[in-house]
Amino acid sequence: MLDSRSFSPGHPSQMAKRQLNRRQSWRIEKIQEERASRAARRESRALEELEGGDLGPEQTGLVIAHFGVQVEVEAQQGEQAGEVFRCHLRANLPALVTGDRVVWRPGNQGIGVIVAQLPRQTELCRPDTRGQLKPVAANVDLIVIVFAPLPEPHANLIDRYLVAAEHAGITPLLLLNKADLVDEQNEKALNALLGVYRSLGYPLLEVSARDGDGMDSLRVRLDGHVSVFVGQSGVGKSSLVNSLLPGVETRVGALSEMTGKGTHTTTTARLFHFPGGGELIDSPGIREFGLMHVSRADVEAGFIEFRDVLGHCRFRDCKHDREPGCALLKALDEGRIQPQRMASYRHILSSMPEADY
Ligand SMILES: Nc1nc2c(ncn2[C@@H]2O[C@H](COP(=O)(O)OP(=O)(O)OP(=O)(O)O)[C@@H](O)[C@H]2O)c(=O)[nH]1
Ligand SMILES: [Mg+2]
Ligand SMILES: [Zn+2]
Repeated sequence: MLDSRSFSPGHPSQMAKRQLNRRQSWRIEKIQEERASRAARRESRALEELEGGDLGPEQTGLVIAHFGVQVEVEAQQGEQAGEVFRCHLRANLPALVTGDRVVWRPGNQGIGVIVAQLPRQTELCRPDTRGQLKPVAANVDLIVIVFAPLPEPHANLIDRYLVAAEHAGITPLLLLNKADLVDEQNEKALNALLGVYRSLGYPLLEVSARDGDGMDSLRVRLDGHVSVFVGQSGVGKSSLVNSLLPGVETRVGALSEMTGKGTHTTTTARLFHFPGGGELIDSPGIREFGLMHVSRADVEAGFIEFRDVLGHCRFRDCKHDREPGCALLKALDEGRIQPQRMASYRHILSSMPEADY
C-alpha cells in the first residue's frame, strides 16, 4: 500500500507539520523497533522449541497467506494434503509471499517450520512506502485488474498495473465490476475508458458481483489459471471472490460515505482454490501504485502501442516531449497513440526519480 502523501518531499506546509512531529515520529519508530525485536526473539524461541521436538518429514507446501513473521502453508503431500498449518520461518529465508511454493516440516498442533523456498515462476512486485521493491504474489499467470463505476476509476492506475504486468511477463485481464451501477451519468466516461483498452487489444470483461451478471464468463476465463485480483480499495475484489466461491466468505467493506472510496478491508493477500482446478489470490486494495523500481525503458515497454513507434525518433535520446522529428508525438498527432495514454505515460515518468530516466 502506497500513499504518496506520506513520504513525498512535497509541500512546505507539510514540511512544517513534519518538523513539529519529528520528535513524536522518532519515539514511535523506537517503540516499533523494540516491538519488532521482541517479536523476533519470541519467534526464534518458538522455532527452537519446534526444532527440538518431533518434526515430520520435509515436504512441499503452498503459502496461502502471510502474517508478519509467520505464514500459512497448505500441505500438498500425504495424508494431510489440503490441511493448513501456521509456519515459522527458519532464519536466512528470503521474504515469502502468497503463492510461494516451499519445503516445510509439520510439527504438532497445526504448527510447522519452513525450511526452504522453491524457485518462483513469476513475481508481481510493487514498491513499499520507502520505494523498495517488494513482491506481493508469486507464481500467478493472470493479473485481473479490477475497477468499477464507483470508486471512480483512474486510467493512470490501470496503466500502471499494465506496466507492472508487462514487466513481470504476466497476462493482464481488465475487469469492470459493479456493472449494475452504470447509469446515464457515468456511462459516457466509462465507455471512453473501456474503448481505450479495447482498441489496444486487452481482454476486457464486464460483471456484477452483486447481481451475478457476467460471472459465468469470468469463471471460464479464470479456469485453470492462478490469478491475482488487484485494484483500488472498494472496487469489489473480495465480493468477486465470494461470488465465485460460495462458502469462502471473505470480508467485504462498504465504501466510505464521506469520500466514496474503499475502506481497505482486506489486509493480507490470500489464496483460494477453485474446486475444478486453478487458484485465485485476493489482494488488499491500494491508494497509489508507485513504479519507482522500473526504468524509463520498462515503462515504455509497458505501453504496448509504443512498441512499433519507439526507435524511430530523430534523436536517440528523445524525451518525446517537444523534440522535432519525434515519432511518438507524430503517432499521437495521427491518432495511433491515444491522448489519455500519452498523458498517463508522462504522469508515470514524472513520478519516477530523476536518476531512472
Ligand atoms: N452495486 C454493487 N456493489 C458491489 C459490487 N461488488 C461489490 N460491491 C460493494 O462494494 C463495496 C466494497 O466491496 P469489497 O469486496 O470489500 O471491495 P475490495 O475491492 O475487496 O476492497 P479492499 O479489500 O478494501 O481492497 C461493498 O460495499 C460491496 O458490497 C457490485 O457488483 N455491485
Ligand atoms: Mg477486499
Ligand atoms: Zn520521441
